[in-house]
Order: sequence, then C-alpha cells, then structure tokens
Amino acid sequence: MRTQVAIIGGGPSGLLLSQLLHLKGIDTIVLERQSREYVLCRIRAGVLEHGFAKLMREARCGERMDREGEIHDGFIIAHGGRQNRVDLHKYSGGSSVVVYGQTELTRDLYEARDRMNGVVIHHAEDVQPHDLTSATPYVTFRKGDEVQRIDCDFVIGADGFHGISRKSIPASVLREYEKVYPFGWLGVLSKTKPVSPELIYVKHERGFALCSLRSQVLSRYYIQVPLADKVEDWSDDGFWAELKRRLPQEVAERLITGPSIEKSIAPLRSFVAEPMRYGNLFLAGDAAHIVPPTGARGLNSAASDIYYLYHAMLAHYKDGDDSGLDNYSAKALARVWKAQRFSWWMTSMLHTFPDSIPYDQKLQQTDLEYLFSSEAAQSSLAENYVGLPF
Ligand code: FAS
Ligand code: PHB
Repeated sequence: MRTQVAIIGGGPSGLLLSQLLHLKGIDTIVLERQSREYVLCRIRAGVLEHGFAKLMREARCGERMDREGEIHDGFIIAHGGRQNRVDLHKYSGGSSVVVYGQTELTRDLYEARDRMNGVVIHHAEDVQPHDLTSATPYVTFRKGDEVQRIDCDFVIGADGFHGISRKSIPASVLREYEKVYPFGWLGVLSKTKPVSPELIYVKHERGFALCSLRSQVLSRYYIQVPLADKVEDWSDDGFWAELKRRLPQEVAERLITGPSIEKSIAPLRSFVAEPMRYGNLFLAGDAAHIVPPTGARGLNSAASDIYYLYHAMLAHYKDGDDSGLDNYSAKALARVWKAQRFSWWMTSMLHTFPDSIPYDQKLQQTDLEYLFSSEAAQSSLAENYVGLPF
C-alpha cells in the first residue's frame, strides 16, 4: 500500500488530522491497534476549547457538537466554605468552551471518515515505523497472520502515551520531562441530572472533587484518591458518600446519585517529549504530552498540534513550502508548555498533597484569595481555560 501521510493511532488526534487532510485532497491511512468499539468505550475529556470546536467545524464534523454540546461561559470553584464563579466570557474577552464528551467527538470523527471512505485499519498489530530519516519512510503492521507495508511521505505518531511512535525516536535524540502526582482521579459516569448547570471544581481538605457533565441526563463526577486505590475499592455508595463530604452542603443536598455506568481511576502526570519531530515522523497529542486533567487541557493540547500539522502539510503539498514542517516541533511545544504550566498550576492549587506542609497550604489558600481579588488573575485563568491562540 502507498499513501502520502500514514497516521498511527485512531483516537481524536489521528482521526481529526486524517479528516482535515482528506478534505484538502491529501491521502492518509490511519492504523488503529484496537477495535472501533474499544476506542469508543473510553470515557475521557469533556471540555473543548473554542479552537478545538472551530477545527471540528472546519473538518465538517461539528454539526452534532453544535447541536448537542453546551456552551459554557463560566465555572465555579468551591473552597473554604465559599463558591466563586470564574466568568470565562467576561475575562476572556467574550470567549467560552463547549462541553461535549470526547467519546461523542471521536464517534463523529469516525462517522465522517466512513462518509468519505477514509481508510482506518483496526486491529493493526505490531505497528512499526521504518526509515524515518530517509525520504522514503514506511510503516509495517500485522493484520491477523499477514504482515503488511505502507509506503508514505510522512508518519504521524498519534498513538497516545503508550504508543510506539515516541519510542521510535532514538534515546540519544529524545528528551523527556515528567512529573508524577501522588494521587489519581476516580471518575464516575451516571445517567443522572447534573448537580449544577456549570462545572464545580472543589478544593477540600479531604481532597479535590469535580462536578461535570456530558448532557442534561448524563453526569460526570471525579474525586481525588490516593495512588494506591484500585477502582474495585470503591462501591458506588462509597463514591457518592465521599463526593458529598467534599461538596458544599447545599450542593451535596441536591446531588442526584445513581448507578455508575463507567467507573475508573486515572493517574495524574505531567509529561512532555521533545522534539516532536524526528526525520519524517511527527508526534501529536498524547504521544508527545500528557497533563493532569484539572485544567481540561489534555485533548485541547492535541488540537493545536493537529492545527499546526494540518497547515504544515498543506503548505508542503500545495506550495512546496516546508517551513511549517521545519518549525512544527518548536511551535507546538511552545503552546504545549503553556498548557503544562496551566494544568500544573490548577492541580497545585486545588488538590490536597499528602506531604504538604502548613506553609504550602497557606500558599494554596493565598492563590485562591488572590485569584478572586484580582481581575488580572481571573483574566489569566480565563484565557488559558478557553484556550490560548493557536
Ligand atoms: P489517544 O490515547 O486518545 O489515542 C491514541 C490511539 O492510538 C488509541 O486509540 C490507541 O488504541 C492507539 N494506539 C496506541 N498504540 C498504538 C499502536 N502501537 N499502534 C496502533 N495504534 C495504537 N483530557 C481532558 O482534557 N480531560 C479529561 O478529563 C481527560 N481524562 C482522561 C482520562 C484518561 C484515563 C486518559 C488516559 C486521558 C484523559 N484525558 C483527558 C486526556 C485525553 O483526552 C487525551 O488528551 C486524548 O485522548 C488525546 O488524544 P490522542 O492524542 O488521540 O490519544
Ligand atoms: C470532564 O468532564 O471529564 C472534565 C471536565 C473538566 C476537567 C476535567 C475533566 O478539568
């Protein structure tokens, strides 16, 4: 087989790039290790920056998002017995975010690939990129017992944190930066009416909590748990009781509980791999960077990678201009590190750290006092949360 751009990974990053390039007549093949059902079973991000929403519309995949997604102009931070609202619309100069689940967004992307007869190969085993520093790179993979080969111009590593792409960059070239947090998030999805029309981030001495949603009949809740916890340690009743202990009383009293239709624990880490290019391999999304979900930057950081790669590939194929490809890694990393900083800051301010000393706790309180006493501080939070410019 031959294609112009071979994409490893059929998650949102790989699918969005494939769809955008296809619309411009650039040929791609997506190689996905799992089945489509498996990919669509994952419950992950819930908040889209306006830039991501715009890219979905440009990819002709935004109709259901615009119909079923919710525009949110703000969110609440509950702390020290108070509930303060962050007015995103006011402090970001009129912008907002779209609350629409990554699962649905990925479903929309798959359906668009199908509509355009895009090539997405599932159950692609043992994917391996080759000759990345040559002008004729290729990718091999196994489908059943048969090993197949795809010759291409470029390979996109959109295969997430545990993928093969980043590992294909020689250790002598790759630099990795990582920070692991001493806790995780236990998340529950329930077919219940959300407790609040806007997200509530909770700082509590027992630990962080978050009230989010996917629709008016589907709620998403999280509580910070110790790293040693396993999901089987937590019954639904145990989860709801702990969430209520952390919520402001008037919120806890109106919380509608129900059976979990999904329950999982995600570890929290900050991670960046540099460079995001090696020869004709370009990393995008979680393959190159991971953030703690506190700032809702994970999926949104993938969006700017895809935006830069999309325009760089257009310039290469349409104008013979390789400046976008040559600048990709530096440009993507500049925005990635700003998302890293924001996610670290939100996580540091709102979580209970097991080894924190009283001085640290006073700093956390001061961070929140300063935030809600300063319009400049709220503008800084808002511009990061709605998404810095691409
Ligand atoms: P993905 O990991 O989504 O997709 C990579 C794809 O590549 C997968 O389908 C995988 O099966 C495939 N793959 C892997 N190795 C392969 C190989 N060798 N060959 C072929 N295919 C291969 N972000 C938020 O903003 N908010 C959240 O609340 C949030 N919660 C999260 C919870 C969890 C448990 C995780 C893991 C992430 C969460 N994220 C969250 C971040 C998440 O949304 C990612 O940013 C997003 O999935 C990134 O998309 P991709 O880059 O496409 O990577
Ligand atoms: C979610 O709805 O899954 C979500 C929302 C905001 C976050 C993290 C997760 O910061």
